[in-house]
Amino acid sequence: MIKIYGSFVSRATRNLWMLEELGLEYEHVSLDWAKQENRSAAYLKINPAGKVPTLEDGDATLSESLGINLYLVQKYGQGGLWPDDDAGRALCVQWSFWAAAELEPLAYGRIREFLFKKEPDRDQALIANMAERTGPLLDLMTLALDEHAYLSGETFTVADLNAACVMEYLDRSDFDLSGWPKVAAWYTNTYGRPANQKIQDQRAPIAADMMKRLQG
Ligand SMILES: N[C@@H](CCC(=O)N[C@@H](CS)C(=O)NCC(=O)O)C(=O)O
Repeated sequence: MIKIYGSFVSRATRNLWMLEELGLEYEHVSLDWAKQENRSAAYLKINPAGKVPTLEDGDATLSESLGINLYLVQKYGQGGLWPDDDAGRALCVQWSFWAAAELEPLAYGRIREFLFKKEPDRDQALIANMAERTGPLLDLMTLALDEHAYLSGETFTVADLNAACVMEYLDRSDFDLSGWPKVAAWYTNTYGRPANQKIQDQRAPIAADMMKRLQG
C-alpha cells in the first residue's frame, strides 16, 4: 500500500490532498518534526535528508512534495487531474516548477515570520518585500486565468493543486489578494475542494495546538 510520511502540519498535506483527490488507499505515518521524529535512524534510512514528506509506493521512494504529486497523478490520475494532451501535461509540469521555484521562496519566507516569531519581533520590512515581489507572480497567474478557468486549461488539474498548496502560505499569513480577484476566486474554488477540506479538517486541531506552542 502507498505510504506517506509527514504530519498534518507539514508539506505532507499536499500529498494527502492529492491522494484523496485520486481516491487512493494509503497509510499515513504522521511524523512530528517538532519532536525530531523525522531525524530517527529508521526514518533517515528512508529519507537521508530527514525531511517530510516521503512517499513509498512499491519500488518507488520519493521526496519533494510537488514532485510526489506529479508522480501520483501520472501513475493513478489518467483522465482526471493529469491532462490527456501533451500541451496540458507540459503546463502541469511548468506550473509545478513555478510554484516550487518562484512562489514558494517568497510565500514561505513570508509565513516563517508569522509562524516562528511573535508579532512584535516580526521583520515587517521583509514581509513587505516578500509581498511586493509576489505581486508580479500573481499578475502572471491572472494572465493564465484570463485565458482559461484553471491554470492548465478548462478543468482542475495537478497544476492547480500544486500551485494552491503553495499559495496556502499567503493565505495563512493574511496576504491581501483583493488586487488579484481572479486569483482569489481560483484559490477559494481550488483550495476549498472536498478532498482538501477532508485533510484541512483533520489538520485544524493539530495546527491550533502547534500555534499555541509556537506563539505562546
Ligand atoms: N522542498 C521540500 C521541502 C521539505 C521540507 O522542508 N519539509 C519540512 C516540513 S514541511 C521538514 O521536513 N522540516 C524538518 C527539517 O528540515 O528537519 C518539499 O516540498 O517536500
